[in-house]
Amino acid sequence: MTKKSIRVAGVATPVMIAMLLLFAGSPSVKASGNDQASAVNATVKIDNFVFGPQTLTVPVGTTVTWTNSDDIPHTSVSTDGVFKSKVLDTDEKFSYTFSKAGTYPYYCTMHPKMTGKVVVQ
Ligand SMILES: [Cu+2]
Repeated sequence: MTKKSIRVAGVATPVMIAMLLLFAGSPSVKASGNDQASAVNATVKIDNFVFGPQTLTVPVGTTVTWTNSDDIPHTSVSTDGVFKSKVLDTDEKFSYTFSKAGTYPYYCTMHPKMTGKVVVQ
C-alpha cells in the first residue's frame, strides 16, 4: 500500500510542476479578467430601411458587424469618413473595430435618410 501511493505521488508531482510552470509562463492567463475589452462583438441589423439598434453603445475595442437583413442593398458609411462599407446585398456583412472612444454617426449612402450611431466608451 505504501509503495503504491509513493509511486502515484512520484508521477503526479512532475505533472503538477509542469502545469505550474505552464501557467506561470503564460501571460495570457493574466488577461482573462472581464474588465479588459479584448474581443467584444456587437451587431447592427439592417432591416426594412432601419439600422437596429439605431444607437449602439459599446466599449472601446468592440468589433461591430452590420448585417443586411433587408431584401434590397444598403451601405453603412461613417458621416466623418471613419469607415465605409461596400454595397451590402441581402445577408452580406460589414465589420469595423472601434479602437477609440467617441460618437460615430453613419448613414446609408443609397438611402441617406437611414441613419444610425455607434457610441464608443
Ligand atoms: Cu439603404
